[in-house]
Amino acid sequence: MQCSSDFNKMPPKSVCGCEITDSSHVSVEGLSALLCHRNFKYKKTKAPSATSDHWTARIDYVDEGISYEEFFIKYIAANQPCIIRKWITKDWHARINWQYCDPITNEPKIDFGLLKSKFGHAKVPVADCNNRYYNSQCKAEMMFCDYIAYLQNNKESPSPQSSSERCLYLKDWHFVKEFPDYEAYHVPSYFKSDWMNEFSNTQFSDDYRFVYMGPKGSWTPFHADVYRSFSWSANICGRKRWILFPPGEEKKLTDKSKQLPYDVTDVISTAVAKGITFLDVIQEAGEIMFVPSGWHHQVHNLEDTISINHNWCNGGNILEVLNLLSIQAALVQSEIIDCKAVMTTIEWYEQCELILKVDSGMNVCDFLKFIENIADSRLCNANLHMKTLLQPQFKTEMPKSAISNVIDIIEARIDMYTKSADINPAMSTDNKNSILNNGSCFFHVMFDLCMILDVVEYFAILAVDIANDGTVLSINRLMSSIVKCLRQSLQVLKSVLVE
Ligand SMILES: O=C(O)CCC(=O)C(=O)O
Ligand SMILES: [Fe+2]
Repeated sequence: MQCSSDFNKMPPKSVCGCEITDSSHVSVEGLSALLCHRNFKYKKTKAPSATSDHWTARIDYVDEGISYEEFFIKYIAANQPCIIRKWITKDWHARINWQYCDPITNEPKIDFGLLKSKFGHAKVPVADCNNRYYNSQCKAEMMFCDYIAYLQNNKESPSPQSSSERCLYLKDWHFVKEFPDYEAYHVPSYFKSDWMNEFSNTQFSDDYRFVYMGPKGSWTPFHADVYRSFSWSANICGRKRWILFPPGEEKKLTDKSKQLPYDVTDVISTAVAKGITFLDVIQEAGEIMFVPSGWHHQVHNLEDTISINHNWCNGGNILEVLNLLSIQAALVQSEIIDCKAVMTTIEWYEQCELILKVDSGMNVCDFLKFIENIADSRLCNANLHMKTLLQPQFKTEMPKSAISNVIDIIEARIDMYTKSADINPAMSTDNKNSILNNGSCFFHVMFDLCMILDVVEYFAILAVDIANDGTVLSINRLMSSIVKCLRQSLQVLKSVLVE
């Protein structure tokens, strides 16, 4: 994960990128309209759940063979959670090598010896699950070999863990950053378009790629992920219980002072009594949980568990990221509105930006840099790919109908941004589907650019309230370079058609 309470930096690279949001109509008043547009699809049914005596919604299980496009439309664009069954991790090095089968019990066991010999010298972040710190848990650093020793001692101790003892959970370990050549796993294709890790990796040599390791009983308190990012979480070994609430449902759980519960299991019976919708599911070893944007969740390790997770975003949730940022920016501005009179406008915006960065980990300028960086990379890719369009291979492999379909979509988008009125509807699901379905890298770049155009458009509208003139100028420049690139791409695509 990385919960919203402890993020402190802006985000990193997808292959060619592809994405988006499912809304065909978004009003200016609200990016929030976009969020509302997504209907929670679950009906309440009695389902096998961690606590068998209450009613929960069902989660979708994803079997082998589902295409990128289908996954994108059903889960990423629709912002719905799912569990991908264990076929997805079957060839991962970590799944094969980090555990062994106990000859006596015939059960899988974590290979402490192997992990200690490979990574024992690393410093790792550890949280004490029995020690609350505001809405999170007390954190410290320790050597990985000492953590392994703790887990081994813990196993040998005959008494069950009591709440007065420490319960140490290794969390948010930047494993890939620390062991870049180890290749413990590979990112499933569904999650490859990852603007956040692309940007952080190139700009700050940082990332949002983590390993978690915890004993039975360790847990993560109720939270939503940093910047409204998505997360995916793969169990290498062990099992997890996940309790997930669709965006908005968590508000029904706040106390008198509008605080969310720290431990959501304290209010599960209230949630059931109030008819609040949530999911309560168990993730088995080898399975991957997809956590959508803005879903509050709490996680319990039901056995000694190792998991790998990434926080990420792309066109599928970038408007949510921007929406959250704009809410936070507006809040900061209203808090220091009194100071506006005694400062120049520029000074006041700078002050707002400083506070926003400290409070939220990212400010308006950071977001703009992030979007500019992803746009630059796609603009550059589009130029490179344009050459491949002119090669005979492309012409023979790509059906003319697909090319003309994409031409129509891009043309319509350019028209909207250049001719039309105040606000353009974001790209429709059908259009997204039809661009993505072609499987061409070039079309995926086009898709990202169309999505970024949507983001920039909304950003321009919000910027009037939350940004300074310099930011507004940069947004306009960005918009015109994207439109220019889309126009050039159109010309090339049309020339392919007429030949
Ligand atoms: O596994 C955990 O304890 C927390 C994982 C999480 O919150 C996430 O993947 O978003
Ligand atoms: Fe999380």
